[in-house]
Amino acid sequence: MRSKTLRTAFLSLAAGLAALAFSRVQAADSPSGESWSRPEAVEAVTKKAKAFKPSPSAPLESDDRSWIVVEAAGREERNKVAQAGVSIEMVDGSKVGGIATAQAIRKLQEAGLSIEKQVSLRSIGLEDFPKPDEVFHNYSETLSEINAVAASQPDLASVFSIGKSVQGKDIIALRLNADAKGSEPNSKPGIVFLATHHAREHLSTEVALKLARWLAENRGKPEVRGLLATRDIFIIPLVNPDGVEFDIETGRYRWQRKNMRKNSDGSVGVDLNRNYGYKWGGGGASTSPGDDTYRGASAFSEPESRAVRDFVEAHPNLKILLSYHTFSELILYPWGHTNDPISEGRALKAYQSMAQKMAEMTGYTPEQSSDLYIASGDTTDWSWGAKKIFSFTFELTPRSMWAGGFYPGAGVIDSTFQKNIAPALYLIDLADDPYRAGGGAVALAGSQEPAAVSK
Ligand code: 0X9
Ligand code: ZN
Repeated sequence: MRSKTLRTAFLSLAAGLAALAFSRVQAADSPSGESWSRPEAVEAVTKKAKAFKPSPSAPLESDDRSWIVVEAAGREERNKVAQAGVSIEMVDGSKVGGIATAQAIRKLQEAGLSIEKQVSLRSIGLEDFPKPDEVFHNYSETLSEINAVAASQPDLASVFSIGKSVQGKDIIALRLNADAKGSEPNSKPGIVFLATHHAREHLSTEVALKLARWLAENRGKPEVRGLLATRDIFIIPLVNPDGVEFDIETGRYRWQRKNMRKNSDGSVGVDLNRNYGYKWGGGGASTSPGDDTYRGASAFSEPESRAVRDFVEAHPNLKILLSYHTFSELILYPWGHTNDPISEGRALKAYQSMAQKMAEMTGYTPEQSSDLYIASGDTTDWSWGAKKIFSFTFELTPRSMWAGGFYPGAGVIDSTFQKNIAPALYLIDLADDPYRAGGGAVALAGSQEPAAVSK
């Protein structure tokens, strides 16, 4: 739909970073099977990166961030990396890859961590969106698609704004409930799907939009009809609309993660997934405004996270929350701010069963969020910790940076969505009583096992 799309940009990046290919969960993604850390491979990446000529209109000239690879064996060391303000994107054995400002790199050095690789985002020199990826939705296209879905099923669907972004854009929600429209309260068990807290994770918006359309178009199917009749379903496809527009507006990806808050030091952006108000200010969230994981001036300082908070608080019937992110193919559940498991044994059992079941459906890896790294102020710690809503973070496709990272191209949209239908239906079904998941088989409201749903 946009005149420019994602794929070439990522092909350039993927080529440049191919030798750095590794993932949060395994290193076997390298096409050659070779170790990504071989000196000659690192050299090749450096040459490739230097060979790129950023266009005169490059948007990244003042951007001091780099893709880095750090030696950090084990969770404690990873937490030190996160603590320095690095947004960790990949973990493989003793190596961590992520995006760091110059300041975060200084902190890593002060902490005695060894930086094995550093490639400036500027030098990566991303290109325009090519034609094949035009299907990705920008902000106005996301609005149009949500409105079109609602218009196609006026008795079932409604659209409303949960609040405005820092630049004043509406954060829109689609609701599927024949008995309650817009933001009015309702007593049916509720579930909310959120996407794109992080601007560069565009694939998560696509999955949310496709879920909205799929549910509307398949409302007559037996396995869907029962769920739509008995659940209150909300889909919020774009939590960070300003960041998304900034990321794509020049046709060159900016690798934007945060919102567009103007910080007091002149830097831009707060990490919305560090700004929620449960244990806000703890580990794995930066106090430096320029960092990609900047937590913000205070808990819920940002209108986007406040909008989600206010929406959740206005709908106490919500029982399940799923926040789509990319990438790494993970299914994460609280806690994220501490290595401790959640204290309620019955709930933990339910979480583990749900995560395991959804892992079987998707092929993703289930784990407690903090097993990846500690991060405080994320959406799901708040929605569980403060509201006792069963909450998951999905890190969608791809598995690794080599396979496309944040910009995997339009080719993965449909396959990613297809494998996420079953977990979505599973969670919608469980919304009446998520604890059912821990106690054996789930009694479906529809007539068919979600995993067997026809696509
Ligand atoms: O760091 C994040 O906010 C999420 N990963 S992402 O690459 N999409 O940015 C993961 C959040 C998981 N939560 C914790 N580890 N606490
Ligand atoms: Zn994310």
